[in-house]
Amino acid sequence: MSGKRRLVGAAAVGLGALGAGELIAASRGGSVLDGIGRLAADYAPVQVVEAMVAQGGAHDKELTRLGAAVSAVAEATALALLPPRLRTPAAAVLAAGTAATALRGANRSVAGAAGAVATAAVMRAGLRRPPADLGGVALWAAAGAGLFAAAETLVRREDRRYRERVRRVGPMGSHAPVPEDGFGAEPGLSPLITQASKFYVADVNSRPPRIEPEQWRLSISGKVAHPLRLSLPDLAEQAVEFDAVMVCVHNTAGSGRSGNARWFGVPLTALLDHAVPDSGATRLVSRAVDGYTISLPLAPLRTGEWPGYLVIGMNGEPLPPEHGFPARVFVPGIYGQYSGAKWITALELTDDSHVDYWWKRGWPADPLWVRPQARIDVASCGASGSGKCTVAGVAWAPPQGVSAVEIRVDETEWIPVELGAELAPSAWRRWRTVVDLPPGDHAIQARVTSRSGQIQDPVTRPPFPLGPGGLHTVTVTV
Ligand SMILES: Nc1nc2c(c(=O)[nH]1)N[C@H]1C(S)=C(S)[C@@H](COP(=O)(O)O)O[C@H]1N2
Ligand SMILES: [Mo]
Repeated sequence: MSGKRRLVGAAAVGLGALGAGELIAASRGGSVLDGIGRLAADYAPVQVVEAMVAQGGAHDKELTRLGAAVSAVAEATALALLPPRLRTPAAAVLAAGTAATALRGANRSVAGAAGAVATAAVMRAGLRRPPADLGGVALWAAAGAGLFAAAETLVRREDRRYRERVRRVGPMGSHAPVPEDGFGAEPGLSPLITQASKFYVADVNSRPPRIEPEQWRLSISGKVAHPLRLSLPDLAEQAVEFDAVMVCVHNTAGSGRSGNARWFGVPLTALLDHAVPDSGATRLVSRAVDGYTISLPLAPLRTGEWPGYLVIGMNGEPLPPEHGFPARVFVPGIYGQYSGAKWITALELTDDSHVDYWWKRGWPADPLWVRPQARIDVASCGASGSGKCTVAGVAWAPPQGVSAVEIRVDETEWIPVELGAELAPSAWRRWRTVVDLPPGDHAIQARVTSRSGQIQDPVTRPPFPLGPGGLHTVTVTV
């Protein structure tokens, strides 16, 4: 058999084996791909992760799964290249490694690990006599695709059932109408409140973990006088509503990794008062089912100087699975990756010896505060050849609030714009203006100033390690 043919045959075996493994994993809510994806998220060098986030945009999860599938097929091909006597030990190493990573995935499923072992076993068996002709290759590949599709159907069905259980938890918040900001519905302009289904999703998993509402309890433990265990109804009794923008540190100028919601949560000051921290407690760690931990300094949370919440609702409903059901920590004004874990199970009071998920990756230990940003959502010029252009967008500077937004055309002087009414200082604020421009192409930029006088950083900087800088620029043609 020619070398090239052997590799194509091995790749087809890889696909078939992965499909078999994925179906076995999916039968009990697990996934081999998610396990491999999580391995990349946890161990890839920070530069690789940053490049993936920058390239992947809103499709980073799909890209991660695709990358995982490609790597599994590559493994099968690599196995085929080994001398036959080394294939079994190599397949065993692959099985063990992938099983271990499947166990780390968000759903930490034994099924994921079983799927990984099955994948390696089918690969090993298939490579004894890899398909040599087109028909054989097509058969293996088609089997892989079919098994994948079956796995996907199972996952979707289970996901629908789970969402139904989450919905049955009932309303979380008042459902009071959101106040108007005076702008109404401007076509293309972001709404004042982002729908949960349109809200950006950022985390280290390919799929959200599933947590059963009835069984879930939040424990408050560690260096406290009164450890607590609270259910969702316990928490709902003490929760209040607040409006705030959540921003990912990867939200470079103009991108969509931010959203403004009406949250429902228990002030951390209240929870900490009940638990009574010991004098040796210096940090509050949020622990999540996906193995993610974030810690924040205790003192400013205890006094309320940093207004943190244990959040259990978003826009009147329970948190959707991808946004952290049943509970997450959120401190408005701090970037998402620092301001609290989704899917949390415990708030733990510790001393400074705790090590966080992101610190290991080279991010600073102190939480990063959101750098004020303005985004241009609309830049549209009169159709009938007129130079009147409507420019509108959103801007945020949590927790102080937005005091001004300005735009400039072709890097000339800054012009103030009209601001919508403020929902809350930590929320985003809408802005708009109309400018009259001469014919030709024009570059429009926006910047925000916070109430504490901080002007948006005009210098383009990557998110790592201190948060992104730069202005959103949009080109229009009159
Ligand atoms: N458990 C857990 N919590 C997490 C993360 C994660 O990977 N795992 N990612 C954080 C990051 S980087 C951000 S920006 C926010 C995003 O929240 P969202 O997906 O609801 O927008 O969640 C944070 N909380
Ligand atoms: Mo993030």
